[in-house]
Amino acid sequence: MANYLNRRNFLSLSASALGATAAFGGCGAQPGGQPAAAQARRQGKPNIVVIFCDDQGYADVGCFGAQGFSTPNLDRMAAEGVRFTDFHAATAVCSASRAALLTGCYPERVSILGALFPGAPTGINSDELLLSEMLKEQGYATACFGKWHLGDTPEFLPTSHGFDHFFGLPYSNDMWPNHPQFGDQFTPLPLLEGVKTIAWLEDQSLLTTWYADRSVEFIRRNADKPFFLYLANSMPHVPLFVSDKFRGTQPQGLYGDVIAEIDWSVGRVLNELKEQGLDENTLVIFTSDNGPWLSYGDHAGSAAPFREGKGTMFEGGMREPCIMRWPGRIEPGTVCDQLATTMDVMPTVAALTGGRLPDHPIDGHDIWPLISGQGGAETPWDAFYCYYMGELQAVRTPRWKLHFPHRYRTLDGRPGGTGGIPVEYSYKETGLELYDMASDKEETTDVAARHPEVVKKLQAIGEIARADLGDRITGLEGAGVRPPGRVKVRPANAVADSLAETSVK
Ligand SMILES: [Ca+2]
Repeated sequence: MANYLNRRNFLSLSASALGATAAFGGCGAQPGGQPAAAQARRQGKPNIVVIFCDDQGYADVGCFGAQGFSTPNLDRMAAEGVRFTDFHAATAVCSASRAALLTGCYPERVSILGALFPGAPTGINSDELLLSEMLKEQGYATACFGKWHLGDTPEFLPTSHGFDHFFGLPYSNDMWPNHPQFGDQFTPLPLLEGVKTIAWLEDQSLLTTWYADRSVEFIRRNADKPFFLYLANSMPHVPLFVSDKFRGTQPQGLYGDVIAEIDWSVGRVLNELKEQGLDENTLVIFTSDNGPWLSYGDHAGSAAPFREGKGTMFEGGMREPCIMRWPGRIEPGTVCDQLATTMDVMPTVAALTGGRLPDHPIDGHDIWPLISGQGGAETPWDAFYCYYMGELQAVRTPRWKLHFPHRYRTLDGRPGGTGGIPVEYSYKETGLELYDMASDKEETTDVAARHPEVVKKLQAIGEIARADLGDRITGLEGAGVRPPGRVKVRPANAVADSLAETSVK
C-alpha cells in the first residue's frame, strides 16, 4: 500500500526517498576521478540541462527585477552566461507550454492544449519526437525530475518518451483533494518513480529538495558520458510549499521563500557541474512555462513591467525570464534582447549535438547565433503566433504585436487573493489592437489606427497561421495540425472528459 504523506510520517518518506536515491545513484563515479574523465570527453557531445519552473513570472528572478526576495545563484548564472529579455513560452498554460518545449512545435500543432487533468483521455503522441528522444538516440543518459504533464497513463509518461528515469508528479501539484475550490474533483496526488506510484502526497514541502537531490545524483553518476537533465520544478505553482531550510527567509513571504529554494536548487546543479569538471561541456537553460497566476495574489509572482499574467497572451502571460550558461561558449554577462521562444530549444540542441529532427514540420529555430552572441545576430522569428487554447489571440513580429478580438481574464486592477485562496477573474474583450513592442512592450497604447499598413500585414500573417494551425475564434481547422495521443484503456480515476479538455488553468 502506498504511503500517505503528512507531517507525521514525513520523515519516513523522506528517508525512503533518500534510500531510493542512494540505490538509484549506487553506481555513482568517484568525484576525484571525474575531472580527468570529463576533460577527455570535452570534445564530445555537450551535456544539456533544462531547468523549467512552473508559473514563475518574468520579474521573479533577481536580475529580472525581483522585489522582496533574492536569487543569488540565478544572478550568478546570468553573470556567467546570457540573459534573454524577449524570451517566450509558446503559450500561457502548463501542458501546452511543456509540449512546445519538448517538441519544438506550437501546442496547436501537436494538439496538447491547456492543462491536462488527471486521467485525461489524451497525451503526447508517440509519433512526435521529443527532445529527450532525440538525445536518447545519440546515447545520452536522460532524466526528468519534477512535473511532467503530457499525459498521466503509462504510455504518456516520461519513461515512454526517451527518459531513462522519472521521479515526480504526473501533472500539476494543485490537482489534489486539498485544492481550495475544486478538491472534490481530484483523487490523491501521486508521486511517481518511473510509472509506479511510490507515495500519495499530502505535504509537498520537500519536493524541490527531492528534485535537486535527484538531479545532483544523476549528474554525478553520469559525469563521464553525455546526459540530458530535465529538472521541471513543481514550484512555484500553487499550492506553495517550502522546506524548513527556506521557510521564513525572504521579506516577501512564502512565495519569496519558494523562489529562494528554487534558486538554491539551481545552485546545487551548477555546483555539481563544477565539482565534476563539466562546466565547459554543459549548456544549462533556465526558464519558466508561463507567467504568474495573478488571482492567487501574494502566492503568485510578478510579470512586471508586463501586462496581465498566466492564462493570457499579453506579455505577462508568456514572456519569461530566461538564462543560458555554458562557460567558454557563451559570453559571460551578456544580454540578448531578440525574440526567442521555448520552441527553439529542440532545434538548437539538435544542431549542437548533431541530433536528428523529425520528418514532420516543427516550428522552432536554431538560436545558437543569439545564444553565443554572434555579432549582429537577429531573431530568426519573422512571426510568432500567440495561440492560447486553440485560439489565435495575437501575432507578433520582432517590432509589432497585433491582438485579434478575443476574451481574456483579468483582475482589472483588483488585488489578488491571500494565503493560497484565489479571487475570481473578470473577463474583458480586446478589439483589433496593435502595439509597438519597441516602445510599448507593456501593451498600453493601441496604435492600430496610426499604422493601418502594419495591421494589414499582421492580419495576413494571422491568415497563414489559421490555415496551418486553425483557430477556435474563427472556427477554422488547420491543415498542419497533428493528432494527440489517445489512451487505449481509460483509468479508473479519470476526471470527466469535458473538464479535462476545456478547463482553463
Ligand atoms: Ca504553469
